[in-house]
Amino acid sequence: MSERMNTTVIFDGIRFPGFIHTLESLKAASAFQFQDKDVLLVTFPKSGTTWMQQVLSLIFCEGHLWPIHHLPNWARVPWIEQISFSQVFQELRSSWPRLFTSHLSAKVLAPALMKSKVKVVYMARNPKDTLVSFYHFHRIAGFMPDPSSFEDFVDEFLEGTGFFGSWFDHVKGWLGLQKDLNLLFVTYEELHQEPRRTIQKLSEFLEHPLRPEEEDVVLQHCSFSFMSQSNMVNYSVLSNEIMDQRKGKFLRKGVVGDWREHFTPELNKKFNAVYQSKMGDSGLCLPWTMD
Ligand code: PPS
Repeated sequence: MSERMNTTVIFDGIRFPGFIHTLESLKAASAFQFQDKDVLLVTFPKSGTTWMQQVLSLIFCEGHLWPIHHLPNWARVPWIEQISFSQVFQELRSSWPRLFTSHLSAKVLAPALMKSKVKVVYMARNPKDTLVSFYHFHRIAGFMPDPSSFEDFVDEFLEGTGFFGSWFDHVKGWLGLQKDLNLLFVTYEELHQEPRRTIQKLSEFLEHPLRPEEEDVVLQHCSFSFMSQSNMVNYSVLSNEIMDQRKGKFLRKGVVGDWREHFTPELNKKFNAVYQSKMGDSGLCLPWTMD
C-alpha cells in the first residue's frame, strides 16, 4: 500500500487527501500562471466534475474522438492541484485550449485568476445529492476514510469539516465572484434535464459554436450509459486498492434527487435549517428544490 494512502494535507484550513495532494502541489496550484485562452472547470467534489470534463473534451475535440477513447479524463482536463499535475501538464495536447479542473476554493484560486480572462465553468449540484454521492465515494476510495455512519457524514458536511471543506463556502465563494471573473454557472440538474440546451449554452460561453450534428456527438458520448462503459472516465483503470468498484461504482446512479432514498425526515429538517441559515441571505438564486 502507498505510504500516502491514509495521509491528510491541510491547506488554507481545508483537508485534502494526501494520496493525490501535497502542500507543494496545492501551493503551486494557487500560484498557477493561467493564460487568457484557458478554460477552468471548478466544482465541489461529486457535483458532476467527470461529466463536465467529458463535455468540455468533446466540445473542443471537433469530432476527433481519439482522446475520448484513449486518454483518461485526468489527462485531458487535469486537476491543477493534484500531485500528478506537473507531469500531466507537460503532456497536454497543445492544439486545444488548455482545459483544467479544480476543486479549490475561490479564496485560494481567485488571485491567480483575476490576472487573466480565463473562462471559468463553475458546476454545482443540489448539496443533498452531492453529499450522498460523496458518502458513497468515501466507501469505495481507498484514499478517503470510511464514513462511520450516514448521520455522522451529514453532520460533517454541514459543519464543513470534511475533505475539501465546506460546500456552502465553496458555492458562495465562487458564485460571489461572478462579476469579477469570466464565469459561467452550470448545474448538474440542468445538464441532466436539458442536456442539449446546456451544451449550447456552454459552447456559446466557450466561443466554440457547434453544429447540430456535433452536438449529437457530444450528447452521445457524455450520456451516463456511454460513460459508465468507458474506462477512460469510469475509473476502472485504477486498482481496487485505490478505488474498489466491487463495493460500488464511481458512476453510481447519475440521477437527480437520490437524496430522498437516504435522508430521514429528521435529517432533512436539520439539513434544511443549516442550508437556510448559510444560504438564505447569500442573494444567490440557486435552482434546486430542497424539499
Ligand atoms: S469527483 O470525484 O469529484 O470527480 O466526482 P464527480 O465526477 O464530480 O461526481 C460523480 C457523480 O457524477 C455522476 N455522473 C453523471 N451523472 C449523470 N450523467 C453522467 N454522464 C454522469 N457522469 C458522472 C456520477 O454518477 C456521480 O454521481 P452519483 O450520484 O454518485 O451517481
